[in-house]
Amino acid sequence: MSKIALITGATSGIGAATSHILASNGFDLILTGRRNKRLVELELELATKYKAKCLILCFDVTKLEQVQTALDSLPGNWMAIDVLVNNAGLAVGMDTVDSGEIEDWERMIDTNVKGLLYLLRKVTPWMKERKSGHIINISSLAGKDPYPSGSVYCATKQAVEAISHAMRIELLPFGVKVSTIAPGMVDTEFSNVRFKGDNDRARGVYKGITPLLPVDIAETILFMVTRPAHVNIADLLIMPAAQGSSRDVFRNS
Ligand code: NDP
Ligand code: 8X3
Repeated sequence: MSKIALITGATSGIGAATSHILASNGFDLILTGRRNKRLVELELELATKYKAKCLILCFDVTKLEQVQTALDSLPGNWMAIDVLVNNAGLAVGMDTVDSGEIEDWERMIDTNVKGLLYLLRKVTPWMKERKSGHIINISSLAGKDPYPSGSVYCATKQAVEAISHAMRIELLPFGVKVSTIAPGMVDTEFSNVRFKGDNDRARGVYKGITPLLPVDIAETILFMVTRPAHVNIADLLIMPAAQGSSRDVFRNS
């Protein structure tokens, strides 16, 4: 029987690449995000390429009611989620605390912390009930190594680390694994979103280095979720070879 994975933020970057790799490895997928057109295109592509069985749920993770309604609409057999990839997230703006936009902070906190929690609140009881499941929360190097002008984004990812650590212990008696993966720089739409559509500035982030690609993270997630039952890769940090810390990046131009 195929395993079921729910991926938040499947419309782009790490989430889209993870959808491909899990589909090509026989998982049935619940694909989620706000951009329905992309979800429909992805579903078609995964069905054509890998004969994958997919179900689309289009919702905004920051809206509790949307999260609850979407997940409650799942047919019974799709509620048996084996893997939750809690990936939807974003950085908005890069400012010192004294000059930051409050609205940017709220978007990051609402998406990266509250949205992640809304998914966990809904899916974890199903996993507990079945005494089986694996939660992969996407953290960041930023959550381990905060940097100036990134305080709120870094704080949201530290929150992801703390929530994951606590949940790993809470869920020990239920056989549910909780893992974090903390990537450094990955070339996705992340910087375009952070710099609010200033694509030149976004491209500059990856100038002179070979950043990680979404597939690098997706392959790592596949490895994590296919370990034997007694193995949990609890906390994984992955960076481009050219990156040594949030701020130490060796550029060749
Ligand atoms: P992308 O911008 O390419 O993808 C972000 C995904 O999140 C999109 O699919 C988007 O879908 C979804 N998303 C954002 N806001 C919401 C929302 N309110 N409701 C539902 N879905 C939402 O970036 P990445 O792939 O890079 O980001 C994925 C995760 O990886 C994030 O948590 C990010 O913080 C983390 N990360 C990224 C790194 C990087 O360098 N790129 C490094 C470390 C961590 P849609 O717009 O359709 O809703
Ligand atoms: C994204 C990586 O270093 O741009 O989480 O914050 S960084």
